[in-house]
Amino acid sequence: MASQNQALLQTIAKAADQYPKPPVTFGYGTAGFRTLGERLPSVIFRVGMLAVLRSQRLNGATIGVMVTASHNPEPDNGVKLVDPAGEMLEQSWEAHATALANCETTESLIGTYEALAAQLRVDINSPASVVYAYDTRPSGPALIQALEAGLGAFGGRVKTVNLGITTTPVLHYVVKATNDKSGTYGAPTIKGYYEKLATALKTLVGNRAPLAPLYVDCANGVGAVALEEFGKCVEDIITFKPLNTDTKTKGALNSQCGADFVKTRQQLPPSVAEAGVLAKPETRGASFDGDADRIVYYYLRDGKNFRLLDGDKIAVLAALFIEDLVKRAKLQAKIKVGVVQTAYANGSSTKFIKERNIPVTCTATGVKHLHHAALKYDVGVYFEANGHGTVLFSSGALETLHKTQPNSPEEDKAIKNLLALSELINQAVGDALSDLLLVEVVLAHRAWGAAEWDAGYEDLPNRLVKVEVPDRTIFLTTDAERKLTSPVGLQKLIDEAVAKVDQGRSFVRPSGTEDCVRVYAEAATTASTEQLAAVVTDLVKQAAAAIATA
Ligand code: NG1
Ligand code: ZN
Repeated sequence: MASQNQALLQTIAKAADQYPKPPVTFGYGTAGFRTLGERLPSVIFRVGMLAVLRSQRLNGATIGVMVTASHNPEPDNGVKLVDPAGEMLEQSWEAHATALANCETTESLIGTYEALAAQLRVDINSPASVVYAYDTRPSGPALIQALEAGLGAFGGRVKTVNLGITTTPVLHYVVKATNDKSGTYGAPTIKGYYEKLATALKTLVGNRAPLAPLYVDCANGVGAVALEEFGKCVEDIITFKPLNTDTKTKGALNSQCGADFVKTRQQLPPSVAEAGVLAKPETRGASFDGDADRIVYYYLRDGKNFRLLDGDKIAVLAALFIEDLVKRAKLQAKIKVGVVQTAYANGSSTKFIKERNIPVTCTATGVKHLHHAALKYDVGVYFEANGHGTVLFSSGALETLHKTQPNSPEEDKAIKNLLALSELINQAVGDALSDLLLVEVVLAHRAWGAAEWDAGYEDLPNRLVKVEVPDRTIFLTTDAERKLTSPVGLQKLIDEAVAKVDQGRSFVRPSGTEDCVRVYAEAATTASTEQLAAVVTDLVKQAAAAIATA
């Protein structure tokens, strides 16, 4: 076996020589590896090696690799690993990914890999299975070649499936479906996913009239490809009017469009405004981000004023609807619905949910934290304010729904609708497409337009500021990132500033995806919000400068 291992390691080394590491330090963070696409070939080759190791460690279960940089500018790219149940890579393996990515030479790479395999008790000659996909970025094909070189070095030991260009959530679905030995989750293909969604949508829409057409800004990214293909499966139920579908023009991706643009600027993408398509007050629009795992909605109130319906609004809409169905099914005692948010959720949304006796958990930023917390509820609704989220049905809740004998047609209907929702909503990860259908279904059931949905609560004015500091690692947080523990003394100053403002709230945390510190502020009025944000930003800059010069 030792000689067999040596032969394999030699083959890998030869292939790795073609992908030397550039003089950059890489880190596997919340969003995997993410930087300029041209810096990534060596990283992606090594991610291929790690995917094989992960699969071997899990007895050959299928692992996913997604090459995308989501809402980042077009020259960036990135890569993430997906675990067998369709969730993010187990956290303890992030360090292994970082270690491999940063080996300076082929020799150290092979040494590190061999040591890692030994430490994890993995036989590197055992079978593995990897499925991968990429978005529409120009650097994608070259990076996929690097990935295939990394996987190919293992020869016939690794079974690979290339899904081609598709969205992040579709890849997560295919991984989960491939590993589902019961075969009930759905066919492990892109088409299998669309069919699953279409079937659930048909059940939920029932014999209602077709849904209103929806304008969808696809951020000139892979969401355009998905929407076109999926649209054909449901054309008798809903018509999509795709906008920003140009995946070919250089520089178009995420430029002046997409969910991140809309949420950050709190305005329509100029292209959508110019198209004039939202002039009728009952017309709504939505924006995907670059890999279609985030969505935000909007409309023009009275045909004029931009109104954002973000992740918080989607969470509220979904949670109250599901809670209603649970009550109609007379299952309140057995199925508890809860909401999971981060500190970036607007204070009004949290208050609104709590007032309706639905529990709310606040976690650290990053969907893996939200996902984990949502698993603690029977039905866990989790969304980041930026539009990334989903709804998880626990196996206990599904069992209850399957086993319950309804006592009336209304109970029967409610149970069937809850089960269909669990099929409609992506159970692995937030998906713009699946979330879109969720919103449309709820609005159809409620006979609501965007204005009625929006009417629930009014967002507090809020402001998010990016602060560049000499060293963001000096900022340490606690209490789901709502309080700073370092720099010492800074939190007290922030608390004092907040106390002076009506309905004030502000917190500071280091970004996990960019080299900056983020300041969030909200308050009763726009003026006091701006002022609070400015004061806290100054406090952050002063504290960072004081430490840098100490
Ligand atoms: P960072 O850069 O850690 O704030 C951003 C988003 C997160 C999450 C990640 C992953 C905000 C304030 N932060 O994280 O919510 O989506 O990117 O992409 O929106
Ligand atoms: Zn994304």
